[in-house]
Amino acid sequence: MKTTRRDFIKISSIGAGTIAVGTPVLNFITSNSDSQNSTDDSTSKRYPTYCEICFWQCAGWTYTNKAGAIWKITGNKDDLHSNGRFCPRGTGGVGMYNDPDRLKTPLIRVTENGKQVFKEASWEEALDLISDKLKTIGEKFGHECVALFSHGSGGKYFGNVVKAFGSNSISAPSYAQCRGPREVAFIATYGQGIGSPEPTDIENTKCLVLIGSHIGENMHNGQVQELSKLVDKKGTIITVDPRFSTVASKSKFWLPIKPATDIALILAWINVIINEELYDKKYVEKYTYGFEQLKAHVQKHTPEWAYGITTIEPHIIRETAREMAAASPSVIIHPGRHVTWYGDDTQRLRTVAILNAILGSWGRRGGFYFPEGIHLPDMSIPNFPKPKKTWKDAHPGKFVLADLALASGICDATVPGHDKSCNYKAWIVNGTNLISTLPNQKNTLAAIEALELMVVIDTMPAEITGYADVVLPECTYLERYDLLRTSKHKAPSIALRMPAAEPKFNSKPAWWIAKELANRLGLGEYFPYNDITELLDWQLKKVGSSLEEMKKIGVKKLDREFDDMYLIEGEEFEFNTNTGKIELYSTSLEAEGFDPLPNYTSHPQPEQGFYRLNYGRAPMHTFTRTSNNPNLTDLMSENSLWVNPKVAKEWDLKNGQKVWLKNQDEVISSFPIKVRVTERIRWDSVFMAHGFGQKDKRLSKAYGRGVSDSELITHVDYDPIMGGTGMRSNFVTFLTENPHDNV
Ligand SMILES: Nc1nc2c(c(=O)[nH]1)N[C@H]1C(S)=C(S)[C@@H](COP(=O)(O)OP(=O)(O)OC[C@H]3O[C@@H](n4cnc5c(=O)[nH]c(N)nc54)[C@H](O)[C@@H]3O)O[C@H]1N2
Ligand SMILES: Nc1nc2c(c(=O)[nH]1)N[C@H]1C(S)=C(S)[C@@H](COP(=O)(O)OP(=O)(O)OC[C@H]3O[C@@H](n4cnc5c(=O)[nH]c(N)nc54)[C@H](O)[C@@H]3O)O[C@H]1N2
Ligand code: SF4
Ligand SMILES: [Mo]
Repeated sequence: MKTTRRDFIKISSIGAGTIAVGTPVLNFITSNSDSQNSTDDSTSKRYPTYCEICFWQCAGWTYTNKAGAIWKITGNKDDLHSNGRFCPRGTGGVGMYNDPDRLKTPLIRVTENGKQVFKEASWEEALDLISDKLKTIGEKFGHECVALFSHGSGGKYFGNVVKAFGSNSISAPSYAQCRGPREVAFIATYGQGIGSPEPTDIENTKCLVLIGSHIGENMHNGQVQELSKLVDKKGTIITVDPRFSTVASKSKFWLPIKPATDIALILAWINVIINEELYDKKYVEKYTYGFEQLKAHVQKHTPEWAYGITTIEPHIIRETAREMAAASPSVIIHPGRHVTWYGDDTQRLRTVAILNAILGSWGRRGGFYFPEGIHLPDMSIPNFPKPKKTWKDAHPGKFVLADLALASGICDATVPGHDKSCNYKAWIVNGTNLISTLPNQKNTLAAIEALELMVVIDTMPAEITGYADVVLPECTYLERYDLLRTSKHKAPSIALRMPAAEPKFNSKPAWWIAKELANRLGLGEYFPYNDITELLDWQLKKVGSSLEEMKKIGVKKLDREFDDMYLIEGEEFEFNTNTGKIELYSTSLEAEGFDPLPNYTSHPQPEQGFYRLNYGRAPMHTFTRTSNNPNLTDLMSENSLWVNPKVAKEWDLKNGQKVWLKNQDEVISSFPIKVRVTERIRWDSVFMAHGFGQKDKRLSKAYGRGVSDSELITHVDYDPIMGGTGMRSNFVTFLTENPHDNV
């Protein structure tokens, strides 16, 4: 095997050592609310936290036992994200703390006897090395050649370091691999993005339309709770999904659409609603721009036209359109979250935004509400230097409407030959397992190979750490303070995260790591506190609270400043768009040379013997971050492959049989996956949960369990508008014999 400058280090350091779908996923609301669960252990103490197992950031309580060990996590009943209840993953956060495979001490890549290995290091040694290397790289290649990839709480601290150092290439996979197209489409239409948590007023809606968004398996807590209440109230749910998801089984209508054709369906819905005059006339007249153009544009997009493309029958398209209109304005066409599918995603989300607009749901009860958050002051720090180049310079004239940096864009710009004048030379990677997160692993590895330095800050020996020059172990969220949570909701609130126990092993919180690094780089002024608790207390006192108070209550709910959750009948309202109106016809897209009104474009379909690789969330896991969690692997230890019975018959596949997968580019899965024969998936696709098939042996519970969808996503459809990476046009076939036997 060829060794590279940065071989993947699989071994540990030298010197040291399904949940069945249809089970009541929607009813996860167990008895884990703090009010119900007062502990019988009188010596038990509780500490406020907000969860980091996914990015819904539910606030809750961490309990320790007599010995001071963490044993339980529950919801905080004053918290709007959780309403006092955690989802099973959040409860399973204890497993993250207890995981014996955790990273234990800093690691530095060294070559010994011609072999690359990790050497255990002290924090001093590791941080000195990083700062020396960064200084050299800055001098040699320019300070803007350093990039940060981050997902989660630590991003703010490392972002501070990178900006102070002179780069603004700061990216998160939650944009170009997740919700970026949605934000850009809603900004183009309403002058405002969606954000997180989504301001969907599900608790008051009469009709919820889910297009490839499977709330219930997508376990975003507050949304699942509202959805399950909607099910109980017999509210209308319309689910458009090629797969019979959990929520499809609770829906009045399930539209098993042919994958990649949603734009056609939505244009036909708009056609019906306009031509049958079912739209909200007053609202459209008062608030929107370009209705006549839209009306003319959709004339050709009849249900009959859409039927030929989507396989959804015209009468169903009409019936569901009327159902939505009957509920208007208390109707939500959900904008989804992971929306990077086929490369025309911003335009698909534009159709969603437009459909909501003509039904008058934006700013309406039962539609989308206007959220409010609290703004906390920041301690004063010097201005950041202005970078000579930004990530956009690496992509001249492209993705102009992206409002955040693209993780994939920075990765592509790191691969040699891309743009010699702006190649990245150092990556700081915090809380994102880029090998599984970015599509086209070959490209990611080529980028990593070209780096002078890659630092990875993680809690686990995730696959990305195997390629790092320096690995820094962060303690888990249960063992640290972090910045206050201030996300917007129906009412503003503040939530505190504080440690419930000392960091295990030689791990440290990200704020400390970043501050120490800044000190070594001569950038200490950008961290104007000795301990993060000073900052938190200072911020809290500015808004009439204190750290002491927050330690007792965990969550502080505040009143809205104005009574403006919904538009008031007849209210004048200026939208933050070029025209001041909701732009059905987008002037900003037009100015950049894109279609001002969305069009359907067709996408490749699988060839004979191949099936579209569909993937999504599993209720008990979050990506790869939980795939080794002992509590959660007990609930689901590997993924399975959903195969339609017709296909199973053709290939003679049996339930539980292990198969390997080969994609259109001849990439073969490293491990096998168990077949699950089910009518719940169309015959042209297969489905698996994302996050499995981990290749790092240090993950003793996750290694080799199931197949990684990421490995098979070699084809990417870039969204020309904002650079999102469409990942759903990959096709796989089955290999029933072990293809790796002779290798
Ligand atoms: N193939 C494929 N790719 C996808 C997706 C998909 O479904 N399929 N989904 C996309 C979407 S929607 C998103 S949002 C992204 C998610 O992308 P990521 O956030 O990169 O997802 P994870 O695989 O969970 O990687 C998280 C890493 O953070 C580490 N970690 C967990 N907690 C902490 C902590 O407290 N501190 C630190 N420093 N590290 C921590 C974990 O050990 C893990 O290595 O992936 C995108 N990419
Ligand atoms: N349990 C759990 N919950 C999570 C997460 C997690 O990791 N675990 N991650 C969170 C994050 S960051 C995100 S972004 C969200 C993602 O959650 P969602 O936005 O709900 O997205 P996915 O999980 O990717 O699910 C995609 C759905 O789209 C369907 N689909 C596939 N192709 C098509 C198509 O062409 N048309 C239509 N209409 N549907 C299609 C799939 O069958 C699947 O049901 O989940 C969040 N919630
Ligand atoms: S939805 Fe679950 S995993 Fe996500 S933050 Fe809330 S409790 Fe944690
Ligand atoms: Mo996401």
